Amino acid sequence: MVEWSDSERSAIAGVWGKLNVGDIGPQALGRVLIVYPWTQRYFGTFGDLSSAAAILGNPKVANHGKTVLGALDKAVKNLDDIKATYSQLSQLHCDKLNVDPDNFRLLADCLTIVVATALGAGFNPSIQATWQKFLSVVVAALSSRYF
Ligand code: HEG
Repeated sequence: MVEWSDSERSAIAGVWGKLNVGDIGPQALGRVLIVYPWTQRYFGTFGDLSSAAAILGNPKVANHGKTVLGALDKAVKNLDDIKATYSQLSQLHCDKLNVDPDNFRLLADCLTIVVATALGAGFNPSIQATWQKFLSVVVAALSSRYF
C-alpha cells in the first residue's frame, strides 16, 4: 500500500495544476513514438508517422496524447486507490490492445522530460522525486492485470 505524505500530495497537485493537458499529452506521446519507434506498431490506424515532424503534426497522435494524459487526472484525484482506479484500463491494454507493459515506463519517462521542460526550475529534484513516485504507481497499476 503506497503512502503519501501531505507534502507529496501537494507536490503532485501542484505539478498537475500547472500542466496543460492539450499541450503536454501530445508532446509526451509524440516523444514516445519518435524516441522508441517500435511503439508505432500499436498505432497502425493513426496515419502518417514517418518522421518526427509527421508525428508531431499528426492530429490523431495529438488527440490520443490528450486522452492518455487526461486519464492521469483520475490517478491524481484517487491517489490512495490508483490500482482500482485503473483496473479496467489495465485490462483493456493487456487483453484487448496487447500493449507490452514496458511501454508504460517509456511513456512515463517521456512525460517526465516534457513536464521538466514545461516547468523549468520549478521542477526541482524533490518535486521530480515525488512526481516519479506518482508515475511509478500509475505504471504499476496499469501493469497489474499482466501479472
Ligand atoms: Mg493507452 C487507449 C490511457 C499508455 C496504447 N490508453 C487508451 C485509452 C486511455 C489510455 C484512457 C482510451 C481507452 C478507451 O477507449 O476506453 N494509455 C493510457 C495511460 C497510459 C497509456 C494512462 C500511461 C500512462 N497506451 C499507453 C502506451 C501505449 C498505449 C504506452 C503503447 C505504446 N492506448 C494505446 C492504444 C489505445 C489506447 C493503442 C487504443 C487507441 C485507439 O485505437 O484509439
